[in-house]
Amino acid sequence: MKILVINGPNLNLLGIREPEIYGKKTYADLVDLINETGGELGVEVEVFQSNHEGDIVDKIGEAYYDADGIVINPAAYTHTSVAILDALKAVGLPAVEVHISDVSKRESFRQISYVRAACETSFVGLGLEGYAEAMRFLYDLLNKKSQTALDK
Ligand code: CA2
Repeated sequence: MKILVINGPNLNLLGIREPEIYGKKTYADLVDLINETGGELGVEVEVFQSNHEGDIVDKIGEAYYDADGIVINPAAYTHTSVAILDALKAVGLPAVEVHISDVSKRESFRQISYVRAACETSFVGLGLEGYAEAMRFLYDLLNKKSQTALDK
């Protein structure tokens, strides 16, 4: 089983500013947490970060051939990108949305999530731990799906 974790713009800068919103941990800490969680679950993990919408769309398209599920924090593109929504819908892989901060309690423009319509569920406001929760959720879901396919 392979889980692709996608991070959108500026998440590579985690830890350098706004610790009251995003915490003090860095992007490297986040990558470590994701890889550790993958190890605990016994799954292959790829972590991808880009500041460019088209690169994220391309990565989702490649995942069709290469991954079983997607964990995605599209960052600011959450609130703007129909292209990322369409890419997730096009590949049809199970996807889970993550936000480090509680976007529901922030500015009104952060209340809109285009990608949510293509995601199984969202983990919001749990800090970096939300990624681990999302990976566990996806792992359980993928196992259930393969069991259902075997039962047929
Ligand atoms: O809470 C989240 O995970 C967000 O997806 C983070 C995005 C924001 O645009 C979304 O509304 C919610 C921002 C990502 C990184 O922003 C930084 C800001 C300051 C310092 C470092 C990173």
